[in-house]
Amino acid sequence: MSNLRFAMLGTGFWSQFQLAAWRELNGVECVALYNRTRGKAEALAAEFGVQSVYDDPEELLRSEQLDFVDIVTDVDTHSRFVQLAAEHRVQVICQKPMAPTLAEAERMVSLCEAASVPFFVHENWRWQTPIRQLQRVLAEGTIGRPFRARIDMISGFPVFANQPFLKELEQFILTDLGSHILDVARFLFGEAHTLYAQTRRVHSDIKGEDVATVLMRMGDDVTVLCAMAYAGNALEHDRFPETYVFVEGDRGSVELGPDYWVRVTTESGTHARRYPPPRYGWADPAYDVVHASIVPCNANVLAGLRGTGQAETTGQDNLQTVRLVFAAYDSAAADRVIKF
Ligand code: 89Y
Repeated sequence: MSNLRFAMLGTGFWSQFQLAAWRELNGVECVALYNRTRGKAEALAAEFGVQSVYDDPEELLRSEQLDFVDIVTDVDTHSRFVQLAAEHRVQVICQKPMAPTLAEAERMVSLCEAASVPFFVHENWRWQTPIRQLQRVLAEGTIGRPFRARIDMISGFPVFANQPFLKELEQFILTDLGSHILDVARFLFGEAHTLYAQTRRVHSDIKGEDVATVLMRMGDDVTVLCAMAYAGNALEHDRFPETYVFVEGDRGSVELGPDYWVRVTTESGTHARRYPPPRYGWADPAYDVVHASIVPCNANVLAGLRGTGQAETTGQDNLQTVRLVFAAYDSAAADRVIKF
């Protein structure tokens, strides 16, 4: 099979990891980089041996023979670049969060459908090694039918140091982290029937909310509570960016706790085993489990791009996650339960 050729649009903090993760896979090659500040794209191209650099995305799409684009720019520019790729009939991968509003996300998905251009969202959290294992335990039925779950991503890690733009977002934790956590909830338990949320801001120097609590009834009547916080406070088990999960079923329980331990408890006792992510030299140790998850996420999307498999996080699928994110804002603003 010939290599799929792609261009990466955006060369900020995340792109170096995204590019390094693509290099872990066979059959795919980055041939061009775009950034509005050309120097940034040139620096990354030199580091990764990418042939061409552009500061004009239209020129890039006109000049290069591409199989897909990987959009890693700020959320406000996503729809513009998705539209451009669709006009050139080039397949698209777009970073989460897909769009700054639900309406814009819906437009992006319809636009690609109308142009018959496959559209995928790079949503990696569900690809974390211990979360995949937890899902396997649920699917095997070891703990019986799940009836309640907690998904916690609560950390004092200074996320604003590496990603200063997060401070400027009017809608922060639910878009940035909630996109991941609510997607994990869907991955583990199915679609939401009802949702209630509360949000708050603890940091005084940021624009959006840094704490969110979302309660949902999901799938086969599972009560799911998602607690998210970047309050910058001290926490005993703070191991950013690890997500902790606890699921109760009618025959047992399963817990994903600190340091990638998955503990399954049934009548016969507790079985505990660590499921750490693979270690990559290019991953930032402070983001280990997330950076490692980029590789299987890319591999899954690559199968979708090639048509050799079904990608989990298509644009259409991710719309359901985007719907939950904005329903959570609506619920919190009105202090009411939303029914889907
Ligand atoms: O931007 C976020 C992401 O996608 O993963 C973790 C993060 O860097 C901070 O929440």
